Parts: sequence; structure tokens; C-alpha cells
Amino acid sequence: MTESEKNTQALPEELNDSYEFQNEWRMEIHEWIESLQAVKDSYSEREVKELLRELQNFALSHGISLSEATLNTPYRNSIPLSEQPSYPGDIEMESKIENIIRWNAMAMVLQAYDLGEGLGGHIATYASTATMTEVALNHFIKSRSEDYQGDMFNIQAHSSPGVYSRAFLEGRLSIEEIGNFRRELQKEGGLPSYPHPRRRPELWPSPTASMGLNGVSSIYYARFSKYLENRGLLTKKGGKIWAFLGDGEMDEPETIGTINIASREKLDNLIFVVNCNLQRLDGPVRGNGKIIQELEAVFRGSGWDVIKVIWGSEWDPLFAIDDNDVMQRRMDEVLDGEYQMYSTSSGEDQRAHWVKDNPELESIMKNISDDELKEIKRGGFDHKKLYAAFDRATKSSGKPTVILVKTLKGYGLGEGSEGRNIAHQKKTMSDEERIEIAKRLGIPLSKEESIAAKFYVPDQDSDEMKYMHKMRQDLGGYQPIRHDECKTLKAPELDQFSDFTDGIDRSISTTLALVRMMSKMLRNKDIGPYLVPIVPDEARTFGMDGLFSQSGIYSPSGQNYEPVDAGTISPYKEAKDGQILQEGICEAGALASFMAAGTAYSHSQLPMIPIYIFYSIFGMQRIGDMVWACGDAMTKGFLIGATAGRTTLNGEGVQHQDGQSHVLASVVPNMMTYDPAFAYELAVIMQDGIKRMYQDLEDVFYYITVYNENYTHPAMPDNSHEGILNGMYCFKNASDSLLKEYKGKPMHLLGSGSLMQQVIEAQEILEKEGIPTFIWSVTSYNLLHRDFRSSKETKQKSYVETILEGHQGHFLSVSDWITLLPDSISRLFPGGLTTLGTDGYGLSETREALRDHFGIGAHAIVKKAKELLSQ
Ligand SMILES: Cc1ncc(C[n+]2csc(CCOP(=O)(O)OP(=O)(O)O)c2C)c(N)n1
Ligand SMILES: [Mg+2]
Repeated sequence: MTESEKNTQALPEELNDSYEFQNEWRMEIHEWIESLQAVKDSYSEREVKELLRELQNFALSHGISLSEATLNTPYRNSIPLSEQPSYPGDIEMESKIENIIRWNAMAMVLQAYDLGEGLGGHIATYASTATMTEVALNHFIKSRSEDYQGDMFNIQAHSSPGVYSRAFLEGRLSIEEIGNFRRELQKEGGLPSYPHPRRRPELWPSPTASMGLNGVSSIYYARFSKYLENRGLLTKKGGKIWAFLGDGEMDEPETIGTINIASREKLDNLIFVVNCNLQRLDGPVRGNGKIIQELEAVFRGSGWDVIKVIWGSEWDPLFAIDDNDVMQRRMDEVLDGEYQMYSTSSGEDQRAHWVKDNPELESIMKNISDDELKEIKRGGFDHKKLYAAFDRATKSSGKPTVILVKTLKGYGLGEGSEGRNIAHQKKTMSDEERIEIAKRLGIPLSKEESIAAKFYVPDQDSDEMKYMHKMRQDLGGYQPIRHDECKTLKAPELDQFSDFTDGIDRSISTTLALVRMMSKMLRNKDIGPYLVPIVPDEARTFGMDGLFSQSGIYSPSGQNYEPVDAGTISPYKEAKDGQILQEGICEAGALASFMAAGTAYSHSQLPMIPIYIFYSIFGMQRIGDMVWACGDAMTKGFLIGATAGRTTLNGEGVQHQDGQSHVLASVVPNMMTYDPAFAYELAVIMQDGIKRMYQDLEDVFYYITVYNENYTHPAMPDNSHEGILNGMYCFKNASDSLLKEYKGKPMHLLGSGSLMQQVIEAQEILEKEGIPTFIWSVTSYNLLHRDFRSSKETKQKSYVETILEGHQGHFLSVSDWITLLPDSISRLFPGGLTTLGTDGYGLSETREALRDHFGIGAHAIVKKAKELLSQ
């Protein structure tokens, strides 16, 4: 070992830990800080930064990794006491109100439990988040007014009982409704478990019950709000997006994976509040580490402002005498698993574990008794600390903010629950616990009433009620809230789509037809400004790159470079008021943009029309849960599954060739799914979609597949409009002369999408061989199936049965989808429906070989038809 290696060797562990060494070491640090202070006093900020950068470079080049040192601050509140603003509210009054809300929230869950129906419900999450929710609602979260768009308040789904309980106190929900928590079918009304806009459209702005979706959707609401501002569409000042999230929930990749976009786009209208109660459902979030420190590093590394709220005010006097950072060091070293253990231990046991054998820490801790130590609060239950954090977050400029708040799961619910691993699942309490909690919360109910978990409301003219209403009035009204007023749009008439309905002689794909339609709609005065084309790095695949220069790609900082293709006809044009959302390779983000744009009618009073175009296999399959959430949120717009079809997209193989997305889409109840074969069908569907969603304000959204196979497109046949929209129409009759001569039953081929070309070819072969053959274009098996289901309820004939009246013969369907799709309506056909499709995995081959392989090419169709005829 060289001399210099010896010098840089770490000191032995025992020596590092010793009291003497630590003292000496603190002095060394002190001297360094004093030197830095001197530099700071004499030089500019730029120079101080330069010095630090040099030090960092030195350390890195000597093999010392600095990520923790530079991304983490000590385990204490980010806002020191000296910078803490004074509290503008009446804490005693706010605590009284909070206690009533806490009680009624708990009573809702207990009453549901007492019914014995296993309805479930959560108590512990709200118990941990109640104080921060109240501070935010009493002082920060603003509602819509004349010149302010209003904040969006997205809660942690499992804290819903608390939000309902407040809405009840505010008079927004009836006692019957909160008495029927999780019983939505009751006569007097009931409440859904979690925030579901579909179930409570006046209350919940966004669905958050699927962990992880709140984070990503809130980021994209905030981004979309900036987009609307930058495009000059938002006339009022936009609001802030407040997302309350769980610490366990932060493990979801949708959340963590999308936080970069928030800092890149400088979303200072976004505030994350993470409820760090150190627990998730099963147990500790990071027993062996510290979730707050971990999240701090992740968010700071991603360019967010990070505000930590860890300790309550009771610790301030102790910090004041912690001159040598002895207490701070202990705070830094104790693990979350141990902090959780403290919450269930006596003051005496806590002290013993906490001070270990550190005489200086022991002496600091002598300033409080064991009882005080037990009662000492975490930052998440301290109004002043929370106020300071929220206040700073609302003043952020140019950056999103995350507030990491340390709380305790099940706080105030007694020893059986607080901090226990079982807290999340706790749904009931013993009689004694109920009486004890009512007493502790100051709820004036009798013992019997407490045991029965009766709701409690103070007099309307009590000070508490007056205070609560006044605070919300000052902030513009109650929250959370969802709005629904928005102007309607006038859909363009179908004749404006004549380029497509008159037929196209050139060989083009339905994808290209769609892109041309979009280009045309973008130029339409009435709807053009509201269109939001969304694409995740596939514009060139779909031939959409021409739109770049026409509409521009949205970029809040404009374009600060000359694009490499500046001289071409469609350069990569980024612009502050660009209309296209280029998402990069992030399907979750792109769908979150779709949700933000498709619900803009609610949060921004703007009838935005998102058209999100993607590889069809990376839609329903990749982000199905978010599509479901879009349905819950009553999102409008068009999802376009491009490069559709297991055999039409050739060469790309197993993970690209989609033969199932229509089946996956079929499960979304208000999704209109279409699989058009021709440009005119697509035009009819798009025109009708805009009319239904934005002119007639119907609660539907669309999934349409388009293909990349080129062929010519006939003119729209007479009388096909209704059939295109309903899902099926006769595209071509069998030849009359053949029908007259033919002895047997005719053939009926059902085609859709790109496979219609094979059907047309098969029909020609069959008719040449003397077999009269009809062609039916099926634009939507799903809609036909849906119509069939509802016809059974109304006991009327289904649409398919109506149009098949008088028709006999053999029915054979062909599509690029798995056979389950057409099979869903096979019983509607006289003699049943034979189905050819693409069951199984895709593989890399030519289109022709793939169609042979799956048995759906023209010759396979002819073969199958003959088999049927010979039966
Ligand atoms: C995608 C998804 N996975 C699992 C669940 C079930 N679940 C509901 S709450 C919860 C634990 C939440 O922990 P945390 O985020 O820490 O919230 P806390 O209740 O502790 O505040 C789980 C696993 C869910 N709702 N969504
Ligand atoms: Mg948690």
C-alpha cells in the first residue's frame, strides 16, 4: 500500500463511531463551512457554485461518489424555524373541525362494517392525512372564480371517507348518502368507495383509486394546462394541480417514470404532496431505509423543488440546543422500520433506543419527559409546519414541487392501530375504542351513540361551522369539485369530407386517409383549434410528419436550434404554441395527455378533441388500466390504433402484430370501437364521433383501427351511412343473374378492415365459379354485439337480424382479429357464423405468407366457402 493510499484509507468503524472522533469531525466540518461562508460573503453566487463544482469534480475524480451527499439534505424540515411564516388561521378551531371530520369519516366505515355485509372501507389512510388535507383546504386549494380557472384537488383514493365526511359537514352530501358509504344502489343514494367521476360527477375531478395513476395523470393535467395557456386558449388564469399520493404508491412506475417531464416542462402549477406514513398495505414501505430520503433524492435528481416536513414544532427547542448535530445524526441514522416501532412503543422504550449510549444526546433529550416524547408530533400533524410547506410550494416559479410529509398511519385511532402493520386493513373497533376515540376527539355523543358510530354535526350557527364555511368562501367555494359547463362545437357536415366519400383512385392506406382527414380538420375554423394530435414517437411510421410543419410540435420553450431538416418541406418544427403533442416513447404519458385533453371540457371549459395515434398493440394491451380510468373520467376523443392487424403489419413479429385490441377494447362500456375498411367509412365515423361527443355531448369515446396496406377506395355506396355507424351494411350484392340460376344457398362474406381486400378477391373467384356471393362490410363487431345485448333487454329485433331479414345462405366472416370478436355475434346469423381470424401469436413474414399461415387470404376464404357449401 502506498503512502497516499494509507492516508485516504477510511478510519476504522469503531473510531468513526466514537464520541471523541465525532466531536473532532464536527469541528472540521465547521471550519469548512466557515470558509465557505467567507467565500459566499466576498464572491457572487456563480463563483460559489463554481467552487463547489470544482470540489465535486475533485471528489469524483478520486473515486468518491456524491449522489447521496448532493441529492439529500439532513433528515429534518426543509424550512427552518427562522423562515416559518406565522399561521394565519385559528389552529384550535381548525383542530375542532378536523376532529369532527375524523369522527364522521370513521363512523362511515364503522357503520358500513356493522352492517355485516363485508363492504369494507379504510380508516387508517385518512387518519394519517387529515391534518394536511385540512390545512390545504382551509388555506390553499382555490376554486373557480371569474378570472381563475380553479385548482384541481386529486386525493389519495383510500382517504375518501375523510373527503366525504367534510363534504357532508359542508352540506354537500346528505346524512343518508354518507350512511350508505359503498352502497350506491340505495334508494336515498349512496357513495362510491373511491373518487370516481363517473359515479359522482359533481364531486370527483379525476379517478385515482388505481395506484400510480394519480401521479401520472396529475403531471399531464398540469402540462396540458400550460399547453392551453401557451396556445392562447385559456382565457382565465390556470389553477394549480394538487396531487396527494401515498408513499407506497410512489413505487408505481407510472408515477416515478414520468416525473422528469414535470421539471423539463417547468410545471410550477403542479404540487405533489406525499403522505409518508412509512407504511403501505402489508407493512413498512422501506423498513431498512428511509422513504423520505429516497424520494428526496429521486425528485431532486429529476429537477423538482423538494420540501420535507418531518418534525413537529415540539422538536424545535431540541434542535436549538443540538449545537453539535448529535440529535440530527441520530435522526439521520434511525431507519423507518425503527421509527415505525417507536410509534408503538412507550416513551421510556423510545428514549432508551433513541439515545443508545450517547451522553450528549441523552442530555438533550432530558429536556422532555417520557410522556412528552410519546406525544411529540410528526410534521404531518403540525399545522404550522404544513402551512409553511404549502405556502412555499404555491410560490414556486419554474419548477414543480413535491412535499414529503412524515405522518403516522392510523394516527389517533388508538394503540391497536397506530403504526401497526395491520392498520391499512382495519375496518372496525371495539365498543371501548369507539367510546374512547369519541371522547378524545371531543365529540359530544353518548356512550350508546358512540358505540353505534352515529354521525355528529354541530349547530349550523356554531363557531366551527361558520369558520369552516368562511374559509372555503374565501377560497372561492368547496373542494374537491368537478365542473361540467363547456360550450358545444358545431361538427362539420359530412359533405366537407367529400375527398374521402367520393372515393380515392390512388392506392393509399386507411392510416394515410386518417392523416389527411386530420390535416383537413386542423384547417377547419370551427373545430381546428380544438384538435390535439398526440403521438408517441411514431409520427413518421404513420406518415404524420407533414403535420409537424403545418401545426407545430408543442414545446414550452419554443425551438432554440435550427432543425437538421430545416430545408425540407416538413421540417421538425417545435413551437411554443405548437398544436401537436409529441410524447416521446411514453405510452402512459401519451394516454395521460389524452385524458387531460379529453376532460378539458370539465377542468378548463374547452371542448378539446384529442386524437391519439399509436401502434395498436401498444394501446389497450399496454395501458388498459388507464383507458379504463379515461372511461371513468368521461374522457372524450379518438384513440387510433394504427398499423393494426396481425397479418397486415407484416415483418414485425410477435410483439407488434396486433390481433386482439378490439377484443380488449370491447370491455370498455362507453367506447365506440370501429374497424373501417375504406376511407369513406372512416370519414363517416369521424364526423359522427365529433358530432356525438362535442355537439350532442354524449358520454362516449372512440377506438378506431387503421391499417398500413395500400389500396384504392370506392365511393361511399348509397344508403350505407346508417350501417357504417351501426356496425354492418351490405357492401356488394351477389350478382342477380347468378342468384336466379343458382340452386343452393348463396354465400355471404363478412369483411372488415384491411382484410376486406381479400374478401373482395374471394368474392370474385366464387362468382366466377358460379356461386352468388354477397359482401357485408362489418365496421364494428363490438357495436353489433352491444346492440344484440340491448335488443334482448328490450325484446326487440337486433340490428343484425333486421338487416338480414329475407337473407338465407352461409355466413363466413374474415378479419385480421382473433375469432372471438366475430364469434360474439355468431348466434344472430341463420345457421350460425363461420369465422376466420388470426388466433395465436404473430410472427415475422410477408403479408401473403402470414395470411396463408392464419388461413385468411382470398384462397383460404374460397376454400372455406366451398367447404360450407358442400356441407
Ligand atoms: C394498482 C393498484 N395496486 C394495488 C392496489 C391496492 N392498494 C390499495 S391501497 C394500497 C396501499 C397503499 O399504500 P400507500 O400508498 O402507502 O398509502 P397509505 O394508505 O399508506 O397512505 C394498495 C396496495 C390498488 N388500489 N391499485
Ligand atoms: Mg403509506
